[in-house]
Amino acid sequence: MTTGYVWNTVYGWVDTGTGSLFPSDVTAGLQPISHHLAHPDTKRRFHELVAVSGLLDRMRSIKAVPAGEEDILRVHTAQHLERIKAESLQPKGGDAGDGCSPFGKGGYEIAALSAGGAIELVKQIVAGTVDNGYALVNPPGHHATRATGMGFCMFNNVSVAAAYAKTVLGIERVAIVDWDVHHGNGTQDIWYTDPTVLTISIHQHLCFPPNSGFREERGEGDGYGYAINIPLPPGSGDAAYLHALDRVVEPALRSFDPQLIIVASGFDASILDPLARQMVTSAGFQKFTRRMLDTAADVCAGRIAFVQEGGYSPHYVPYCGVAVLRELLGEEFVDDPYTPIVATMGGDVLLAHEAAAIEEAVPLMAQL
Ligand code: 9RB
Ligand code: ZN
Repeated sequence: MTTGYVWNTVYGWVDTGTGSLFPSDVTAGLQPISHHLAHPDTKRRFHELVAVSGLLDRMRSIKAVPAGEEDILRVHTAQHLERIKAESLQPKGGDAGDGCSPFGKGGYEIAALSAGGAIELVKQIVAGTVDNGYALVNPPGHHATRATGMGFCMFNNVSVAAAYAKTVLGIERVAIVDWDVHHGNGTQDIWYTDPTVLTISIHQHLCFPPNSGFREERGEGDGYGYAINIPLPPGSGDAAYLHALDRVVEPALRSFDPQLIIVASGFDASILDPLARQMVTSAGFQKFTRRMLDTAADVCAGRIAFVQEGGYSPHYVPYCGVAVLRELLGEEFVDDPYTPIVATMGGDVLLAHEAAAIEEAVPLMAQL
């Protein structure tokens, strides 16, 4: 097995400014802070643990190439692209679209390289030069809709890669499984009327964006049934996520029969994340990866690309990420330093209300 891996130093140079979630504002009592919640150090630390753990040497490094305008325009409007490009030329940069997603001068170049990193990984997986892979890209993408960025996302990286796979590589059906704790609203929006791209989002119900990610959002027109949402209650952990994979995600993938699976891989469902209230551990993420690999082996000759989304604990994200990479490489789980604490907090028990929420999502695959 060969695992591809994408990282570029400038992914660690995303300039999130001096706010924490909102831009700092003395008049509003918003103190400046050195580390925004989405500060890129979290992802850089993940990469550094990949290097120090020796995993980097066991993977095939894939060089990110900036996505071209034609790649971005497959999923975004020209107005969105032009606005990002224009703001990126400003001395102090701009914002992806919602006022809490700042980027610095040249932010466009990093965003294009982030989307391009996802493309390169998918290209090599489809070409068979690697069996599977992980693109540790930044900025993230899953909140970006056709017309705007939001939630720290500029371009929808997984969608740019899926569109590339369809248009350039001739892949007919792509499934995007989003386990970031927030709703993958942008990805859903982009493919909402398209039955050739199945979007599945497992998220903490109503965590972000507001009013988004309901089970009732199922796609429209020809795309009806090809958007699946599995909103989970706060406090869901490894057991609830595994149950959701068992009951909904894996059967849906088997019915849909994609030729490529892309996992929008956020680590903000982790038990130590500051931006959500779920209880997933690194061991959980490794198990989810096993499930996805097994499903991919059955339905699409193992073609599966993991693309980084959120994850805001600089402490714990590196261990969650390394756990996923270990599974891609077929290695055993290795306890991380946090295991003695996080494994005792109860996220490995499926609670009745979690199972009930998941059961409500089971009928959603009937359409496939
Ligand atoms: C703002 C609000 C947020 C909250 C969470 C995220 C996480 C994104 C992520 C991003 C922005 C609300 C600025 C609500 O990790 N995605 O994967 N901002 N929240 N209202 N306002 C004004
Ligand atoms: Zn997230």
